[in-house]
Order: sequence, then C-alpha cells, then structure tokens
Amino acid sequence: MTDIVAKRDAGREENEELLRDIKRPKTDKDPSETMEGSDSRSVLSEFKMSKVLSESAREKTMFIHGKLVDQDAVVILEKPPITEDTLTELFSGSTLALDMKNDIYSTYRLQPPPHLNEMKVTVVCPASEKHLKKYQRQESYLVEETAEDYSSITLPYIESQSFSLQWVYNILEKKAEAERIVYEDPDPDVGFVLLPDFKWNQKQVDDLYLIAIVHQKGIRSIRGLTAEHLPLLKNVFQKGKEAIMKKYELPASKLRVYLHYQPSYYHLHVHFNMLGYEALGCGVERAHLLGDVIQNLQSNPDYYKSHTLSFPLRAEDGLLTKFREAGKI
Ligand code: GTA
Repeated sequence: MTDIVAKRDAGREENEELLRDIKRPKTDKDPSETMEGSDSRSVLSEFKMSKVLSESAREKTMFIHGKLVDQDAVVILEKPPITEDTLTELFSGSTLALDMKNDIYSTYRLQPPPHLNEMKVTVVCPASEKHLKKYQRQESYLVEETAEDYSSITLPYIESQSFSLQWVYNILEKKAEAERIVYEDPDPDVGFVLLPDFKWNQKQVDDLYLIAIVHQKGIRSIRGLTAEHLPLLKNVFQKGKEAIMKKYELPASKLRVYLHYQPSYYHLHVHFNMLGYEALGCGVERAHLLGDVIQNLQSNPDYYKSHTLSFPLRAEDGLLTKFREAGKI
C-alpha cells in the first residue's frame, strides 16, 4: 500500500504519457502533425465532443464520443475512489460550504485542493465504430453457445471482426507499458506478463485490477483451452498470486482471478481483481474463475471444446446479429 502511495506521481506521469501517445496514432491523418509539442491538457482542449455514449452515477464514469483533430475518439472520465492517505490534507486544506442543517444532520460541498481533485481520463483515438458501440449503453441478451455454434457462428465472426491486438503485442514486446510490469515469466509456453489493467489508477488496493497476458499466441479465449494448457494456466494462477502477494501484500484469499467469455480482445489473458471490488464484467454471466477452468480441464481435457457456454451480448453487437440470423435466439 505504501508502495502505491509512493507511486502516485509516477502514475500521474503515466497518464500524461498515455495522452501524449494518442497524438501519434498510426493512421492516414496523424493528429500529431497539428498537436506535436502540446501538453496533455491541450490534447483534451482539442476534443470536440459530439455525444455522451453512456454514464453511470454509481461508477462515477462518463464515456464521451467526439473528434480529436479529425479523428473519432472516445474519452472516458472517471472519478477515482477517496484514499485514506489523503484524508488529513483533505480535511485541513479544503474549503467547506454548508448545504443544509437539520438537527444532528448536515451536508456540505467540499472544494479540495486541485491535486486531490484529479479525475482519471482514458482516451481511445482513433476509435473505430466497434469502440463506439462497445462504450454505448445498450441492452444485453444472454446467448447459449454450443460447440457447434462456436465453430459455425462465433469463430468466423471473431476472425473477421475483432479489435486489434496491437496493444497486447506492444506489452509482450516491451514497446509499451514496460515500466508498469509487476511480474514476468518469459517462458514462451507457460510464461506471461502481469501488469496493472488500464482501468486501475494504482492509488489504492481496494479496486486492485491487474491482467496477466500470456506469451503464447493463438489462444483466443477459454474456447481454445484444452488439458495441454494446464501447465500454462497453473503457472499464471500460482505465480500471479505470488507476485501480487509480494508487491501488494494481498493474499490469494482476497483475489478474484478469472477469464472473460466473450472477451473483448482475443489473446488469452487473465483478470486479477481485489475480491470486494465489483469490476465491470465480473458477474457469473461473463467471468470464469481460473480455479474452476483448471478443474474443468482436469476432469475433461476437452471441456471448453465441447460444452455449451452462456454469455451476454449487447444489442448492437454484430455477433448477436449472427446468432439471430441463425435462429439461435
Ligand atoms: N494495461 O492498453 C491497455 C489496455 N487495453 C486496451 C485494454 N486493457 C488494457 N490494459 C492495459 N493496457 O480489463 C484491459 C481492459 C480489460 C482487459 C481486456 O484489458 O481494461 P477483456 O478482453 O476481457 O475485455 O479484457 P473487457 O473486459 O470487455 O474490456 P473492457 O475494455 O474492460 O470493457 C468492459 C467495459 O468496461 C466497457 O464496456 C466499459 O463499460 C468499461 N470500461 C472500459 N474501459 C474503461 C475505463 N478506462 N474506465 C472505466 N470503465 C471502463
């Protein structure tokens, strides 16, 4: 925890680096041509908002579509949790205005010093149509996918439509986020890179979120797993938990370790969350505990090749259209 607090300034720099990176997308029209040399604040001042895609008062997040220079972009604003180490300064260094008082109850508006009032900003630029749909609020529908549905509907769809994995390869090849790596096992068969998920600001362990990205290429999701991958999965499970214990002093009993089905990115990766933190996508309809996946493969080497798997799909997901066209829902 102390380690996390000590890294606050480093985290701030990482955020700025992320924003600087969007000025250099590899596209025909590069925003860096007009924005080179500007700092992270001016990057956002270039953002021309067109629509709020979704928002959540509970999560304190807002997903906004707009243009950065001439490119579609999604900006995600998120108010981070309050951390205990800031409380003394928050109480002594803020101004307070009374809203109402009634008997023993009173409410106030607090204006903290600017550095205690930061927001987390994520920028996706250039954002594809698929990104816009991903961040748009939509109804969800549960799909039951048989092994046959996987081969005839899902696999052809994900082969033609998936998000780019460039960010994953950048991490594995140390071209991006190398300084954020918490642990690496470089073995090409059972190795992986463990690092903070970009949804986690690393300021408090209450919402700890890391991902382990396997070095082995070609395993798209749990559907691609067989008993031959048990050494890989056990290695990620064991060494991932050990690395988190060492760095964040969180025992395995405080972790939720799982894979998504369907994932957004079809290169095998494992999510590590703090148990009490209700991360998006940790519900039973989408998350498969790594411990259960290992046991299922131990009792049936082809479990994920043969079983029906359920998962939610959002209204505008092209895969849902394919399932509808096939008369499956
Ligand atoms: N370190 O560049 C990256 C990076 N990218 C592009 C994705 N991830 C990254 N991590 C690092 N660097 O947990 C992370 C994602 C995710 C994991 C991929 O990789 O944060 P997945 O393939 O199972 O896909 O996991 P998943 O979970 O659907 O993707 P994602 O992006 O988490 O979206 C799920 C929902 O979470 C979204 O629909 C949205 O509602 C919400 N969300 C997404 N991003 C944010 C954000 N920055 N802040 C708040 N909420 C977000």
